[in-house]
Amino acid sequence: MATAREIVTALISGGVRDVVLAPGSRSAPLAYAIAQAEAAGRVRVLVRVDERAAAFSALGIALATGHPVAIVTTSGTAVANLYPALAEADAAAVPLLALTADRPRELWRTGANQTTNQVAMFDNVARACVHLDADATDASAIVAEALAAARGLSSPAPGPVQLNVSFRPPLTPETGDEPAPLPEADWQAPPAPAGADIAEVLAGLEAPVVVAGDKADHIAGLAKAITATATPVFAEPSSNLRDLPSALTSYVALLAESPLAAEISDVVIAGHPTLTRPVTELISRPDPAPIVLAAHDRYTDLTGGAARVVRVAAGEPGARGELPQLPESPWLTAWLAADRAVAARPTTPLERAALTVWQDSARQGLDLLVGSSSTIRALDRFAPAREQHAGLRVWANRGLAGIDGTIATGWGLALGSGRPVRIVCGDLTFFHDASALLRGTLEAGVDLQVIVLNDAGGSIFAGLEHGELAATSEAGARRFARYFATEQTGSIGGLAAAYGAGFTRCREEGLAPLLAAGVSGLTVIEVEVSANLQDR
Ligand SMILES: Cc1ncc(C[n+]2csc(CCOP(=O)(O)OP(=O)(O)O)c2C)c(N)n1
Repeated sequence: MATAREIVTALISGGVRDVVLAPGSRSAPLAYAIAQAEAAGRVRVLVRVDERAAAFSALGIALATGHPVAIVTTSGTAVANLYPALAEADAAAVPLLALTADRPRELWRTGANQTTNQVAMFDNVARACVHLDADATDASAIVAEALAAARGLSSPAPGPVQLNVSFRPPLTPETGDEPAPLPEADWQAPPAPAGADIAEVLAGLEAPVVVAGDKADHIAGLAKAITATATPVFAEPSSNLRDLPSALTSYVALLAESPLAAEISDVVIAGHPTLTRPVTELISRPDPAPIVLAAHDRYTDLTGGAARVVRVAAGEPGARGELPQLPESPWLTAWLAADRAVAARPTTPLERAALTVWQDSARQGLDLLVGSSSTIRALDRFAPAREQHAGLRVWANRGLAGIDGTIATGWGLALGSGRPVRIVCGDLTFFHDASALLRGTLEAGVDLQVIVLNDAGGSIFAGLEHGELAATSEAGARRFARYFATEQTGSIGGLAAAYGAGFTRCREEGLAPLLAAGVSGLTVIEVEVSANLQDR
């Protein structure tokens, strides 16, 4: 118990305010210490049965708050279930601290119950994996070091850290055990290192474009610098820069069709662009070799051939302040004219429904978590740029672009931000994480709405070369349906009901009024976006 108390005390003095805990016996000392801290109002706790969902919820909380979130698990397979979220946290530079309980060292490799090699389990994705023995006396120092690594203060970038802790019985507090006094002092972030002046970098370039990928808004001063220099910006939806006056809606089409594309002198990468092949091609060119704006060492340089990696400061997402006046710029004027001339309109029901979700979320100023696959790509093509919307924040797990953990991440975003969250995703993405709708009867509810664009399987593959191959023969079509599209038998409404979520089903044209009602409680809206969807 003493080690567990010391760990929790060190978490609090190290600035951890949120803990996600999955139940277990070996981790009980941590649970008791955390319960005490929660009762004292020092941490907020979410209890989740499924460790995979627990870890994705922790990821969502960390995204929303910007602070490291601790995840507590028991030993064995429980630990392995953290892997997907920790891998995403690695790629997306999100601070997490996995506290994984273990049996004492002498029971390792003996066949002892629920005992596996946990110590090196996250070596490939964690900033650090540290083990604490049952009788460790240096827990405080180790927690402080772990948090520094998770924040990217002593490691190349923010990310996940594992602290594996052995516990020996008794695993419960003993009579007469005094609860440890909890620290009063609030954690103070060390002053952020100053980065380069981005406006100066952009102003020195002849005819640049900024490619703003996921989380580009985590770079301090980027929105102001882009605007002050009237730099055209190709802003993916989760860059949260699409509303800038120099953002372009149809940049992917323009890259292919407009003569302006050949005049680009410099490509400046911010955040993590992943959505389209033309942009991937653009940022992989040797000439002009890209310039990368990097707030930490998890930056995008696909060929390793960047002309320059410019160190910039990390900022609070969304805290951009007043934007400067957009100066006159023939380069930008030409791009804006070309963009208006394209005026791309969505053509498929999925694209139209995705756009309806975007427009309503923008109007209501919601937090919108966009699932991987076709939905985010539809928004990338059609969500109108340069439209001001107060409060819209777009999130996406683009670190590894998984279709897993989406609902659990949204749950964490809602808890962490204290704001209603809307998720929009495909049917497979929903089925993959439907069990994350589960809530402990003693857990606080969240305002979370999941909009499932149901097109009967993974439509993304139809737009890739697999779709072309499928169209060549009946056997090809069957193979495509079975191995790629993989339509599922499950009922979205049935699952929603089973988990106690409100449910509505509509077609494309019925969506807007449902959205206008806002996000309240846990709800699922199934939108039928496939013409050949059978009634279920
Ligand atoms: C964890 C994980 N498994 C598999 C994939 C590969 N994958 C990418 S998109 C996709 C299909 C998604 O289908 P759906 O959620 O229905 O969205 P749609 O393609 O219809 O937009 C799959 C399986 C992935 N990205 N992540």
